[in-house]
Amino acid sequence: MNINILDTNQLALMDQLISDANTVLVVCHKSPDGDAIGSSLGWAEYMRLRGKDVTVIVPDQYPDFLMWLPNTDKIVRYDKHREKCDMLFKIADLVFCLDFNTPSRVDEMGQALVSSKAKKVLIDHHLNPDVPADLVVSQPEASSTCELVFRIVWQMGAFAQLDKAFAVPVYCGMMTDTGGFTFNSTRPEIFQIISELLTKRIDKDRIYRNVYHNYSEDRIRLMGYVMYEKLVYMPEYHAAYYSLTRDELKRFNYIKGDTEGLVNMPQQIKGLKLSISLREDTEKNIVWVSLRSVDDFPCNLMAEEFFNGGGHLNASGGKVEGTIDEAIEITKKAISAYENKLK
Ligand SMILES: [Mn+2]
Repeated sequence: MNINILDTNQLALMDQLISDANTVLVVCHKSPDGDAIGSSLGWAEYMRLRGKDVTVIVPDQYPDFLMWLPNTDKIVRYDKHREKCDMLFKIADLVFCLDFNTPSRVDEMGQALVSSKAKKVLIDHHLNPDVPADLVVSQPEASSTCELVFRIVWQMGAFAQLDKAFAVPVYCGMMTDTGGFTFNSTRPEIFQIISELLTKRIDKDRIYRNVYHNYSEDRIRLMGYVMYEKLVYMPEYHAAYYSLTRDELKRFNYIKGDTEGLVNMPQQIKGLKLSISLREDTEKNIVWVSLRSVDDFPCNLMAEEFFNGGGHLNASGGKVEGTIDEAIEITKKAISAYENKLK
């Protein structure tokens, strides 16, 4: 299987940077998702194999539905252990930045990251990488950072020596970043990679259940409420949106992660091209916006133009600094501005 992604120079530099380092950090973006956590844990396993003293640092809390992953107990949260993390950034020889393209994606940790004298390597699949690094592996066409982690490890000849503790998080991140292999996952290499991961005797069906069949009663009722009461369907535009206020979230005992993936549900309406979620922040006067599309509808452009955000072609995010009613008005404007591409 030829899934190599590093050119000869990159391969040599990667190996050199790793060989020269002793203390290694692996960091990912704030509000980490399955790909961020999965790629970090997988890469940390590779670093352990290389005999490194490795620590995974995340900016803040990661979702409950990822807690079962192996070695999550060793993850250090920057927001909870700032001093320890700042010290680690000072003494580290090498920092791997996974699944983000700019220091602003790591929140308060950005300062410690940028000022760290350690060598830095970026491994990411978002557009326009802008992290100062000694080696940048940026592949926006990749399904996930986990896919990149696999391909690098494979190319470096280390896969045979790794076990489940590598294969489980890597599979998990590939799965979550493709919605269970339902989007952005048509390239044959993806399934070649999966077939290799399965040789490590991972239980992919259980991984699926651990992630997707993990709802509280409150969450499943919130989903029902949103789809029944709150969804605004605009058939002439092949678009739908919904809004959730702070009070509504409270009614369903909202905890972080409860609305995760909800924006994908309206996509099941036949012919729908665009789905938008508007969620009021539980404290600040901000409305968080998520956009999902199919085919070539560019929700990243819509997110940039109307919602102070950006992202991937089919999955983007942003925010409105204002009330939920203002956010709804902007959403209506955005949909009609893109009428040509939607109708
Ligand atoms: Mn990702």
